[in-house]
Amino acid sequence: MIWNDEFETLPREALESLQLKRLRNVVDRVYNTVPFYRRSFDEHGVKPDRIHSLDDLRRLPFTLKQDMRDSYPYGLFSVPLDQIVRIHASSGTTGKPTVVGYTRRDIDNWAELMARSFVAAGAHRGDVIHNAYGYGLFTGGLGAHYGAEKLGASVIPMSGGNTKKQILIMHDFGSTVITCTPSYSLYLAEAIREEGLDIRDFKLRIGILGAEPWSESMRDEIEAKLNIKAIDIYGLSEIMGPGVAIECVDAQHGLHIWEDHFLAEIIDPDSGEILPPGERGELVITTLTKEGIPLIRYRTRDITRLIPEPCICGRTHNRLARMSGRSDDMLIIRGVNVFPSQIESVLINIKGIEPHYQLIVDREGSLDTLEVQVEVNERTFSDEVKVLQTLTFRIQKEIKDLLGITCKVKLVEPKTITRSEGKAKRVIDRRPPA
Ligand code: DLL
Repeated sequence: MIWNDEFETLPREALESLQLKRLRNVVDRVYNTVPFYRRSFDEHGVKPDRIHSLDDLRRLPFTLKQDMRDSYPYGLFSVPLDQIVRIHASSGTTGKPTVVGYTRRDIDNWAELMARSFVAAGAHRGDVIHNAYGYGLFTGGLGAHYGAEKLGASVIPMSGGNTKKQILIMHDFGSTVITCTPSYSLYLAEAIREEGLDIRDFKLRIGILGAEPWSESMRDEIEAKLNIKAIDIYGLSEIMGPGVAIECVDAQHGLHIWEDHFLAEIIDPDSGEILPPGERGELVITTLTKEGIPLIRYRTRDITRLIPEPCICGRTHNRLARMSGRSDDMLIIRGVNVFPSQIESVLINIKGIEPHYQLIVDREGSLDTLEVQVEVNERTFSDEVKVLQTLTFRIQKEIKDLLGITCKVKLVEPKTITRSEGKAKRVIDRRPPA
């Protein structure tokens, strides 16, 4: 099923000509309405009328998260505040949040793209969508909510937290679709089991999971434990919120990025050079239709690659591979680049442990240290010390084989690693700043 046949299956040529028209329009608009862009284009010696082809996009400078911080709160808005009907913000690790504003048309487009996303994931009218993304400044809750209503499904605005009540409602209201972070979906599965309930007594069919990196093995685990199809959804508040890209249920391989609204490039995060199709690098997005806060060549810091081959589902919009993490999440441990998701993929394939883990990075003298704390399950926990030791060595060896670094592994008791209702916190970096 496809929500918007006309746009989702546009032949590439027509799609690209629509993109070019919209690109020229947005570049012109920001140049004339946002002083930051006028200054930055002028500094790069490029005027909006230099954009004759999609390829000319590379002439324009990047926009960074720092640029948004520098223009806090409304400096990058392209319309006066009286045209902004909604404000969201994402909390960064460094002080002030990043603020985004939506015009009425932005909200409509967002709902449209979320409705497309729901349908791509296999949801339809008649579904009961249990929305456990947080409502508030975070874009997850309201973004999914408006899309679910646009689709015509029955949406339950749960928001995050209060896991017992989530389970009661999910069971009694017959929720068929759950929207939340992948880590929270596993927490829910665990809590359902603990309540002595059987997942087969629930009507859940689909999980639309995102807002944090996860792995293919974690998908298998979620699908088995919740008896659902687990679909990866991507987005970021700077660009819109959830629904920038999503997997289709047909292929469950790669996330279609809605290219009539977003232009995607993949660059080398160090040099800023555009990479050939298929190579892994940093995702850069230009918004083509946004009015409130259009962004030109926004560096997302997310690492992925384009999958240019056509998809079996019939959608013509390119796919992005599952995000392997953020370039700023990448840990450099004794010179080796490590993404938490790589460690996750090792852990999740080992029997006897749970997919709840935390990485503690520290420094002893001049040497970086990595400790992997991972929960064992109840059965393993009651095993002999010898068994636990063997398990520790095995994890250590597999991480060493994959990444080439030696780490300390600490098996911890079941339920000791803090569960998150939103994004999981996987890394604690205690190293002093360089
Ligand atoms: O997390 C929006 C969202 C809500 C997406 C609900 C999906 C579902 P922010 O809080 O601004 O917005 O965080 C955006 O989260 O740059 C990625 O690093 C990460 N992220 C989001 N989705 C995925 C995903 C929302 N599917 C940041 N896989 C992004 C990996 C993801 N990382």
